[in-house]
Amino acid sequence: GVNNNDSRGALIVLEGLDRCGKTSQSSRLFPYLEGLGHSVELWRFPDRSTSVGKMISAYLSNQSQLDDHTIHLLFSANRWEKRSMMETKLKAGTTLIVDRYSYSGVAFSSAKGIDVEWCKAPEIGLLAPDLVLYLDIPPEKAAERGGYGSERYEHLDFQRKVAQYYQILRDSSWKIIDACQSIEEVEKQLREIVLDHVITCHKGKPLSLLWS
Ligand code: FDM
Repeated sequence: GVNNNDSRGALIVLEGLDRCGKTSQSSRLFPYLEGLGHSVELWRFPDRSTSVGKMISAYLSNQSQLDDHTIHLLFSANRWEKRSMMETKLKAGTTLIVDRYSYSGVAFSSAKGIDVEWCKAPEIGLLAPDLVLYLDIPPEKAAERGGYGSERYEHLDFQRKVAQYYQILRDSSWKIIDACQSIEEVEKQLREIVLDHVITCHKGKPLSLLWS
């Protein structure tokens, strides 16, 4: 690989509405970085494989009902249970491409009417991403793409609210990508930004914590 012994991996997060193309783009970034000789893993939240993840999955597929605060804390717990593994991987030089993170956590729960600061609180102390890529698409355009499944949040009116909270959360460090472009064009833009950040992290940029 291209890694020095003391260089760390980058924590790269993709965010956006349902059907914005996050998942396809994450899976395209993976072989690209691997092909360049980087150690890289593809992660996603919620991680439905854990016992907390199974509770989340049952909730999302409407097989269980939970209070809005309770499910919020489960999503957060699902990130906390992966935190030490995340740190270990990054310190060992592995770049993590993560499909959704704390920003989804806050945007989706705030969209239900829970206070933003309350939503952020359980995320404090998780690892801060080195890069947030926001795949920007109007909710109406995303809905037109079809493929909304039958999961709990996959409705246009709710996605509109989520989009508003993503707006509140975004800061100047986020890279906003126009997700209405062709898959190839989005991919090209992502490759450039991501590679740049992977190299910066290899050079020893320190890890930081949310929210910073
Ligand atoms: N979601 C995702 C949340 O509400 N909170 C969170 O913390 C996370 C990570 O879960 F509608 C929502 C976003 C989405 C749903 O996500 C499942 P995927 O990407 O479709 O698996």
